[in-house]
Amino acid sequence: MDQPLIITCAITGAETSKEKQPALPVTAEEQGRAAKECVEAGASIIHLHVRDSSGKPSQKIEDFKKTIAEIKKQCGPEVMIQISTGGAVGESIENRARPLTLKPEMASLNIGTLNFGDDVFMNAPKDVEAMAAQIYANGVVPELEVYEMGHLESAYRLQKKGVLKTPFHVQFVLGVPGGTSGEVEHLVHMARFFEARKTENCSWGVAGIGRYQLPMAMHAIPMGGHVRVGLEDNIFYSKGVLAKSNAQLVERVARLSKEAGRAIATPAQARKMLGIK
Ligand code: KMH
Ligand code: ZN
Repeated sequence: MDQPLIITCAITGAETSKEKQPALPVTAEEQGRAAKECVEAGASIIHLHVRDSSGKPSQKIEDFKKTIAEIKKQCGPEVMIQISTGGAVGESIENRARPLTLKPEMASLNIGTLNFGDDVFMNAPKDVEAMAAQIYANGVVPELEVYEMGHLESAYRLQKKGVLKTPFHVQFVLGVPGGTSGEVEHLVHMARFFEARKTENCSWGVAGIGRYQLPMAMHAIPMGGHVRVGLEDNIFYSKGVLAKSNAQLVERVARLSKEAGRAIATPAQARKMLGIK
């Protein structure tokens, strides 16, 4: 509670479609506008997936370059951009790593395989190690995507092996069918396990998927964790009611946090907490 809350917004993702959520930002211009609204509402990090000109998920450097330029144009240079190296299920590891050469401040690092709805999201040990090496080679701070306890335990094994270096940010992604759900007991266990390791300069946050988005945010605020929301993870504002925008989801978390007496981090404060130079 002493530290301001870092709000990340996952504005687009690879799995959500405009058919399911008409407010989903897909073009670079739409993503720039959505990011601006989110930053104004209190987000300091934009977790970024991009699409190609046909609207399909893309890991091409040019598509990331175009969207990042648009986000910076509309939000100003302060906003932190965290590119996805997860991509869409089935994308090759080589393609997933491509945008790292743009040297973003942060990138996601998926450290384990899991069933992902009806698909399998493959993150084989050798690929995780190769991705981590490319992340560090480009001077990027990783956010470890942790979908279940085994992934968190793998993170410490990888740290011991020297594959992972501090600082890193751990994101508990809870509620993917095939991973750990967003029951409060799971979050408490994972956060306590993380905190017991006292890993220097490391922090945790939670992204609740679907109906878990709001309860996970509500619990992370007093627990001292950080929060990710956004249409990538959840298209609804409340049961059966679509969110009007990404910003609407950010606004609610910012409001709850302030009500609880926890300030919202500016991008500069977020950088300091995450050890980003
Ligand atoms: N699209 C999911 C399969 C990430 O951004 O690193 C993986 C994902 C995680 O979205
Ligand atoms: Zn993602």
